[in-house]
Amino acid sequence: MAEFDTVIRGGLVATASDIMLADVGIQGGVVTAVAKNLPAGRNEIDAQGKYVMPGGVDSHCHIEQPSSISGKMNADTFLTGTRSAACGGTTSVICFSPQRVGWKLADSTADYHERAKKAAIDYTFHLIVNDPNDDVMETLPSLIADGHRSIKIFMTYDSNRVTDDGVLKLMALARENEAFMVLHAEHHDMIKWQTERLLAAGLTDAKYHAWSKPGVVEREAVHRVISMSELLDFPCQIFHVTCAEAAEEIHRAQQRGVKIFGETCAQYLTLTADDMDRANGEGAKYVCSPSPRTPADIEALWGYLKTGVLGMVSSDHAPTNFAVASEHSSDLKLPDGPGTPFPKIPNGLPGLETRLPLLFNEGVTGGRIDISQFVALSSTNPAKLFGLYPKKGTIAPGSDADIAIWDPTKQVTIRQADLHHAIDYTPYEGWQVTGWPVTTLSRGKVVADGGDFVGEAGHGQFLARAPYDYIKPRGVFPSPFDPFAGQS
Ligand code: DUC
Ligand code: ZN
Ligand code: ZN
Repeated sequence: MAEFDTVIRGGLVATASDIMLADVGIQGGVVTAVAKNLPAGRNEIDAQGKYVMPGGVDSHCHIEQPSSISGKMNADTFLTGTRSAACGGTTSVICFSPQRVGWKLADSTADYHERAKKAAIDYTFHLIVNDPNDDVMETLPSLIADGHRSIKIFMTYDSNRVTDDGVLKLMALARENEAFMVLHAEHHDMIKWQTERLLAAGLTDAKYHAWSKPGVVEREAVHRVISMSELLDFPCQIFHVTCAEAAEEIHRAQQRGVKIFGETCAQYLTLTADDMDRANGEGAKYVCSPSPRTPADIEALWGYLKTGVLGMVSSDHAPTNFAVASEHSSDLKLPDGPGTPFPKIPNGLPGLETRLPLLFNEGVTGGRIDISQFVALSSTNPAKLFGLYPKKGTIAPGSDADIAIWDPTKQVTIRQADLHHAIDYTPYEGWQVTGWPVTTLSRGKVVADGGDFVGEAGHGQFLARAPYDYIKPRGVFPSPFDPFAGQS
């Protein structure tokens, strides 16, 4: 009897630390051997000339979540979102379970578990808190203990921002319960003030979104998060860093020894504020927050990724249809037609499927990073930071057989018609990329092959996350006082 369910044969196995010519043996959904000349498996996959890499871990994607601007549900479901992720070489997603207004937090979370049962790949949640009320503060410890080991905070948006006193309260609770925090860091009142001035001046088009929230707005909030994190000795991660000045704050803090982490997203490495100035209302397709910046910021972000100041590239998938509302979402990018003022344009872009091909093309094909850096930024680092490693994020005996087989020479023109999300556009229409994931396996099962989704709804499993060392506080406070002494 064959020792392996599947053998992926003859590929270049690439992890964050090594590249080796080897076969990968899979049994029961788990990698059981990485070696040359493995015996035949019941299924054989020929990977000669291809890279065999850990499937992507996308630690920032909004699926079946209400828009912070319109309050309406965004357009992908857990099935369509995870199906498109799989076709783009991603095998785990960390989505969100938002606190719903008027709901108990436990009920909001149960609702998201129910929705996510349709997922085609494995998933877990950041718990979004908008209002740290008594119910939330009482319920969070048990939700964390159940494996929801990260809390997400928005510092802006009228609908769900948390003010600094709430951030401090939640940081303290997270620290005491061995949880992590991820933050959308922009200065709410600065954006509000600037937006009012822009609208009063008649500057309402999509492109003025970028003027309403220049880099200084992000830099200030990033600095504030770092300062609060330093006071509490609480490691946390800044989401979607877009510009040199915000990344500099993170770099400076890391040089002081502060345990602060940063991600950027594929759109901030590929798009600029000029994209929001496209004609015929098309600029709205590119509106996301923070705004895309300048070519100089793109190069600066690459520098910070190469040196490890920023540790991962996520999608921040948050899709709204452009022209045609769908079965799952009545929201549109231009709800009031072509003249819709920028503050009413739902923020966010579709990107689960294109995240890795864009990162591969711009990074590896473009000569900015090597294959192991690509694996680190797209899979290993998020798996480590969010407590999923080494089950996810590597190819090694004992790891889940979550694998993407990449053809580094495959040339693809990105077309909306070929993608698997439930959205009516891609911001990358017509982009030519070299390098594409040709086969994706989730726990040993082929879920995407040759450009087709071949997985099934409900294959995905919830990834409960136990306490892990990577996010442990340092035990260093900026005064002799330890505010947590005697609390455990
Ligand atoms: N900005 C957010 O804050 N959330 C979702 C998408 C976006 O662009
Ligand atoms: Zn955000
Ligand atoms: Zn987001």
